[in-house]
Amino acid sequence: MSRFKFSVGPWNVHTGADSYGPATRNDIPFEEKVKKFSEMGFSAIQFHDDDAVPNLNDLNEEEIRAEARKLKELLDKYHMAAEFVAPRLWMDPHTIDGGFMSTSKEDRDFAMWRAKRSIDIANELGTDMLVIWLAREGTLCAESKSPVWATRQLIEAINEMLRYDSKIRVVIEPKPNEPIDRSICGTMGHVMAISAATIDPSRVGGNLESAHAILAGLDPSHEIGFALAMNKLWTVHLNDQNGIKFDQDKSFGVENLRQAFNQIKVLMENNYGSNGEYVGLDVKAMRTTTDEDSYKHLENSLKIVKALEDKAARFDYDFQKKCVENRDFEGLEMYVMNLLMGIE
Ligand code: XLS
Ligand code: MG
Repeated sequence: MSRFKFSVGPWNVHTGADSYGPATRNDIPFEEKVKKFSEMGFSAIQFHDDDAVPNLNDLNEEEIRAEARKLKELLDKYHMAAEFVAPRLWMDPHTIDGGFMSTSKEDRDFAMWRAKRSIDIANELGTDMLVIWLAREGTLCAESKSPVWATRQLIEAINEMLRYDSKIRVVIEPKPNEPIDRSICGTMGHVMAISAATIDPSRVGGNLESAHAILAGLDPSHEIGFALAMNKLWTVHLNDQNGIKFDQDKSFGVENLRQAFNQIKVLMENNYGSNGEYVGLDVKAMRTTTDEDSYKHLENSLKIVKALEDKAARFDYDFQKKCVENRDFEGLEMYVMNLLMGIE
């Protein structure tokens, strides 16, 4: 049992294709994924706009809403909620140079059209959360655009989303690089600053993904803590990452168990979830994984979260207090290692 509600995206069960090679597993139909997610104990699905409404570029606004309503019926059938909708602004030929801060006005307009359609879809699916993962928002060539202009473009784009819908909450998922070279909004600190600069900071928050924090050279539990201190941690994407290299989206906790423990601990200490927040997993299966094991990385991540919840629930705060009073941080550190290793 867990104290958390979990969410997952359909892209987390995938064929294994990467930049260097083709698929290694068969595609699984969307409805089958939803059914399996529900059996596994997930209570919500995360969506990109085109996960929810495939080929939406070819549809008009009313057709997009109608497709979203059909999806809502399917979700209801499996008692699944939609956690958020995120415009996919990195695949389309219009977003080669980014979305909201593209150097082309036509492409910026396209990005805003997709953001507004994502808000429409979110409304039909019964969620007030729009996640923006700023995949290509930054520079490929440092001199191609001014970082001042680009930052202001992002703020103005978010303002337009806030004006378009008076209820929508915009949740920024920061990442320092990849696929872009230099990102404009790389960490939770950037998210907070952008939020404060918008017309309604109360509706702009953050989504911390563990791997993205690690790519920025930061400890995800501190990024989580920072956003919690500002009351702006509105969702999380738990996963893991082996150092500063390409984005790996490994199963939660498999690279750095202590860091994973501290993410769960800080979430629990601050009652994360009490306002309806989900623990989202954004994990990918290895390329070698077989069809039969297509969901194993998700099962493993859920098991690790739950096991770490048990560890965090047993954390001896009296002992910690004594160690802190005596400045016995060596003792405290060994206590944590023993707790994680099961040596008591
Ligand atoms: C990046 C994800 C991405 C976002 C949502 O981390 O894979 O899809 O979480 O857009
Ligand atoms: Mg993510």
